[in-house]
Order: sequence, then structure tokens, then C-alpha cells
Amino acid sequence: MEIDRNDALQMYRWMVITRVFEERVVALHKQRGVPELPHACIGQEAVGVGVCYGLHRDDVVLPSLRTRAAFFIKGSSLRTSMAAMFGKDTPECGGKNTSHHIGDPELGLIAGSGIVGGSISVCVGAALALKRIKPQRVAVSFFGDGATNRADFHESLNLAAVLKLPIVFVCENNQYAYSTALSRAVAIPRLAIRADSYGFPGITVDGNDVLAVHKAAREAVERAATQNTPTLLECVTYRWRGHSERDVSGSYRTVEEIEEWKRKCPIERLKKTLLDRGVLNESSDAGIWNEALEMVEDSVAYMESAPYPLPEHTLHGVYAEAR
Ligand SMILES: Cc1ncc(C[n+]2csc(CCOP(=O)(O)OP(=O)(O)O)c2C)c(N)n1
Ligand SMILES: [Mg+2]
Repeated sequence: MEIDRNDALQMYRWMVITRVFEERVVALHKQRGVPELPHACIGQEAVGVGVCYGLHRDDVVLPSLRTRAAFFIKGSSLRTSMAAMFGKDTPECGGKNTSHHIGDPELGLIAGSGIVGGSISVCVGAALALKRIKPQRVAVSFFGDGATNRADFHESLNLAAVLKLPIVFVCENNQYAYSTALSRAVAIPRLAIRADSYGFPGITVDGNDVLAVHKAAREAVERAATQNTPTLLECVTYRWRGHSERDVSGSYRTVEEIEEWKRKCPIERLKKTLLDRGVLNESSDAGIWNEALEMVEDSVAYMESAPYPLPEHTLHGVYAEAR
């Protein structure tokens, strides 16, 4: 599958927007603290972008801690994410959700939970609903490598296979679950081979190559939509920052290892390809970064001016109304 030049350019743009947003959040946290402790996805942008770009509005996505791009590409604004981080009162979150758990049924976004692996089974439920009421649409479940050692993962993959559900399981394998290296947690060379146990394809891709991620994801979505066959798509990548901004010592990784992965930056990599193919030049590149900066500053201004939730609204959306 050849990827259209404009699509490649758009994916580049979404990676830049995600990077600038995350860097701004990290800077804000250093300056004054961000009430929602930031868990940056810097270095991993190609996974969320490559998978979510081109999804249908009615396809359902359940993002993980590192899938910032999924919210933006599905149509949730930068303003919503930034305001959620500061607990501000927005129509989408009302000050109650973290920016990782924004749900919006109109956009096909399901609010996940903070329990590692806990959202995978919820996404399987969404896939079952889609199969019944919206044939041809698919569910996409994002999670980290650490989540693949949870029972939820195995139960969910098995059930999706047995029920023949239209779902793509995307493992953002950044090779660490907080401080635990994947090599210390599993004894297999690739996580994708776990799909063999359940009877559907498991594919490993270079998660820093957005075009490879996109191609594999498109094929998986097609398989889900037309054959009700799930796929486990393992995207091998790396987080540049600590698990969260509280993880400052990083003593479980070497500086050399981090530097080596920074040299594999997914944005720099696609930029080079786009420059070589004449799709991008230095001037249009600067335009993309400037646009991203403007979008992010707009989200910060929105967050600053948004009110905090009213105390009397504390229980709104928490309990169902009595009938
Ligand atoms: C069941 C459970 N155990 C532990 C935690 C604390 N915790 C939050 S994220 C995380 C690491 C998750 O690693 P991984 O699944 O690889 O995702 P990553 O953070 O690398 O994207 C841990 C241990 C949790 N939220 N839920
Ligand atoms: Mg991980």
C-alpha cells in the first residue's frame, strides 16, 4: 500500500502538534506544576498518529496513557486536553477527568481508566456493540507493554477471537513498564507472538516509523472491518522522558540508551523522507511548527481563562438521576 503524499504530510503535522503540546505541558509542570501529573509520550508520537490517522469518525478508540495524538486526531481539541490537566470546568470533562480519560461518544472516544490493562476489556465490549449495530466499523484498543502481562489482556484477546470481533489491539511497546524493563518481565522476543495463542494475526512494526505503523494499522482495520478478525499490532518505540514527570532519577535506564533512541526520533525520520521526496521544504516545515505552537498557546490561554468547577456540581455525572 503506497501512502499518499498528503496523508504523509498530515501525519507529520499531527506528530508535530503532539510533540509541541507535550513539551509545553512538561515546561508548565517545571514552572508551576500541573495538577494532573504529566506522563509525556514524547518519542512515541508515531504510534497514536499512524494508527488513528484515517480512522472513520464512528470507529471507536480507547487511548492509553501515551496516546495523546488519538484525542486530537479523533477531533477532541487541544483546549479540552489542556484544561483537563488543570482540572478546569469544560463541557467534556467538567473538571473530573484527567486528559488521558476524555470520553466523547460523538467522536468515538471512550474514556479509559487508570488501571493498567483495565480498558482493554471495555474496548472489546465496544467492538461487540459495533458488530451488532454498526457493521464495518472497528474498535481500537491502546495499551502499553506492561499491560500485556495482566489477565485483562489475555481474557480480552481470547474473547475477541471467539466472538470474532472487529478490533485492533495496539501495544505501544516502549520497552518499560515504569522502571521494569520488558526483557526482565517476559521471556519471548516479540509481544505480537502472543496473538498466536488466540488464533489471529500478531504483527510487530517499528513504532518510530509512522508510515510503517499506518500501513500495518490500515491492514488490521481492513481485516477487522471486513472479516471480523482481530489483530495484535505491536509497535516498538521508546519514551524519552520518565514514566511521569515525577520519575526524575531514571536510574533504570542509561543515558546512552536514551540518546540512542532520540537519534531515532519519529518526527525527524519522517521529515527526512518528506524533504527527500520534495513534499516538504524548510519553509513549509517552519510553517507546520509555527501552527502547532499557535494551537498549543491557544489551548494554554483557554485553560487559563476557563473556570474551576462549582462545588455544587461535584456530583454531576457521578450518579444516575433517581427515577
Ligand atoms: C493494575 C495497576 N498496577 C500498577 C499501576 C501503576 N502504573 C501506572 S502506569 C504503570 C506502568 C505501565 O506500563 P506500560 O503498560 O508498559 O505502559 P507505559 O506507561 O510504558 O506506556 C504502572 C505500573 C496501575 N495504574 N494499575
Ligand atoms: Mg511500557
